[in-house]
Amino acid sequence: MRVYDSSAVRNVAFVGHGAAGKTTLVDALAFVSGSSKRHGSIQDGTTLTDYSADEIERKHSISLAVGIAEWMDTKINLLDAPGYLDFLGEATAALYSADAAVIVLNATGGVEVGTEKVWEICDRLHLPRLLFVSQMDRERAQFERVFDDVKAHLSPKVVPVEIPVGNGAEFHGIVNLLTGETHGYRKGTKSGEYDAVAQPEGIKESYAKYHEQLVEAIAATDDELLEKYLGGAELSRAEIVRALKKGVLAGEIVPMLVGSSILTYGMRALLTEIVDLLPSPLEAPIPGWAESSGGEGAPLVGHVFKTISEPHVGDVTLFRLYRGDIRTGEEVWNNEHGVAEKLNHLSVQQGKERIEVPELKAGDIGSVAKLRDTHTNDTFCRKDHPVHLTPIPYPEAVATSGVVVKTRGEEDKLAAGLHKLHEEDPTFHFEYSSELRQTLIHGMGERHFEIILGRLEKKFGVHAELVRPRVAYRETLKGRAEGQGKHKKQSGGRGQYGDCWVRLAPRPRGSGYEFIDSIVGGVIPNKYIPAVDRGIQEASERGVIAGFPLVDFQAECFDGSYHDVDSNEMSFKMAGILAFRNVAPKARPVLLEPLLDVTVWTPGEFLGDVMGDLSSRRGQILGTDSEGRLTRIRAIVPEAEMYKYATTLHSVTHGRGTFHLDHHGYAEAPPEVTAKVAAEHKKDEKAEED
Ligand SMILES: Nc1nc2c(ncn2[C@@H]2O[C@H](COP(=O)(O)OP(=O)(O)OP(=O)(O)O)[C@@H](O)[C@H]2O)c(=O)[nH]1
Ligand SMILES: [Mg+2]
Repeated sequence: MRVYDSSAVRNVAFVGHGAAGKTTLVDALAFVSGSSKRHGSIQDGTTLTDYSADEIERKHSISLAVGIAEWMDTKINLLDAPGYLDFLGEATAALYSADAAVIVLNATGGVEVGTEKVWEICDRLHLPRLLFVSQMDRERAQFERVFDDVKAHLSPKVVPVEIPVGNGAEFHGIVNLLTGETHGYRKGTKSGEYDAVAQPEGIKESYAKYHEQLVEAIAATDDELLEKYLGGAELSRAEIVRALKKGVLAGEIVPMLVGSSILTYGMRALLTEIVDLLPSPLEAPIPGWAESSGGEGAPLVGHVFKTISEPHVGDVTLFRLYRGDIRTGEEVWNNEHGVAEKLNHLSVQQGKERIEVPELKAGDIGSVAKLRDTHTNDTFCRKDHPVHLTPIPYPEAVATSGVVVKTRGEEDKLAAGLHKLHEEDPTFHFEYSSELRQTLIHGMGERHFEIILGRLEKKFGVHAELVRPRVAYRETLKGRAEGQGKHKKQSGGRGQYGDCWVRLAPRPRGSGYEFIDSIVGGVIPNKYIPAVDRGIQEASERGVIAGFPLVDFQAECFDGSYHDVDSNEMSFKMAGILAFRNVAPKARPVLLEPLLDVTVWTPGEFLGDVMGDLSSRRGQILGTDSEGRLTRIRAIVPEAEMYKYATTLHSVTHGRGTFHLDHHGYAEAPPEVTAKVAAEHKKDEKAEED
């Protein structure tokens, strides 16, 4: 592949709701441009960018992947992002690494929650964008309805620059509103060939309406043009395109195009508009997040936005250059890890295929395999001009699950595999909780976890399954009690003797443990008293109701006895343990359950259902208020009740709701919860004994 100058590169993220048709579109664009040899399909598992076994099997995208379409002496880097919100991190990475976006809409649907999410990110990044209404050949496809939906729910700045001739099965042509030309398609042509035909009679009226709309929108972005237009003069095509591009770059206009990727209708026009209307890296300012973090003036700034671990190859690093050119075999400095990395076999990605290139110019996107110490979100620079870019703010993990291996002995492999998967996917985290004796994973939802388990098995040979995460309950005391702990053993030789009297009492929540030494007259020698304290603390770690740490209490040692020969520290520690076990059950122990501060954002129409669901989870609603178009609900809910909340909220709000969790603290659990947790603990203990 030839080397493209910065001005001849377009970095475009294809984003939108799940199943909108992004992957099929990217495949068709690469094919119609001639850069990819095959016109693939989702059904056959042959698309350019859904090439992993998981994607082929599930028939939807999971990972961000890059393809290329060379068109009009320009190289278009096509970043195909998955639409499902479980993989929003991938779409985020695509948008942060592109200079523009094509938002894909399904002609039978319209604006959906995934569309709104990526639109918000585009807004945040001030990304110029095009809208593409795909799947126009499908039954029930309706261009006008999609456009109305877009105006009402996405943005009034969207203006069609093309309209279809016919909807659904009738769809067979596209009218360009800038040129007035109509492209008529013949069924069965392979790569978007068309004939220039006369504008069909039936379309004239809507053409006039949309044409006027478009020209007015364009004229409004430029005073001179507006004057000319209002003065009744015709605007030339060159003038219109120039002004339109300006409007697109400024975010004033979002052109809407239309087509069918399966039939390849409209692909050539879209390629042309991408080249004509979207910015090259030179025209796109270095994004604020990249520039403000020290990149200014540096000779080289690159950012790693994706790591793919490929069978037989190892890690493949995808990166975007912001400043500076690089040549194959050259060394760059990875500032985050403080290592020099040699870029051997510098390449560009055409789907899974890596095509070697001698050089990449500033602004381009490339890939390189087998780097030693480079991970997603790292920066490439020169050693004498170190740069650290702000990492891409991936969406926060909202779901938690426990995970266990199916085969004993695979625990170490599990941890190693999870670590590797985290490096590949920054929206995925894991930890081992020694208190709960459980590995916990955090991610975007169940679909995400399913993929993680699949990868664990395929790549690391670890067979694991999801389990309910254990809850870190606590215990405490509500009453006072006192009693003895006496440890005495006489078995030949030297014996063991420790004896203490202890009073236990509650302390305020969160104030911890306190030991009071009230021994007088040396009934327990000073040197053994710390051992009593340690024994009590050790015993309290395992509670008295359900094996959870007993917290916030006071232990006062006020009496005891000792033996000149047989007493030692061990014996007094045992006495402390026995005293705790004897007294704590009499001091009204209770179970404490962890609570979460829950914040939910939902469209008002689902408010009742969301609150109802929170109440059914023993939640206490603190209040609601409005935040933009959404209603915010604040509640306190026991952690044990929040398992799989992501899935429930998704279905209750049709995917529109989001939420955030914070630790709130502990509160006494109701008796039925206590009984259940205690019973589970008994069962566990019995299982461990067996
Ligand atoms: N009839 C018709 N079907 C299409 C067209 N484009 C895509 N499809 C079908 O729509 C489904 C979804 O297409 P994809 O390309 O996987 O959509 P996507 O937006 O990449 O989906 P995710 O990656 O999962 O978000 C597949 O079954 C495609 O075959 C089209 O132009 N016409
Ligand atoms: Mg896809």
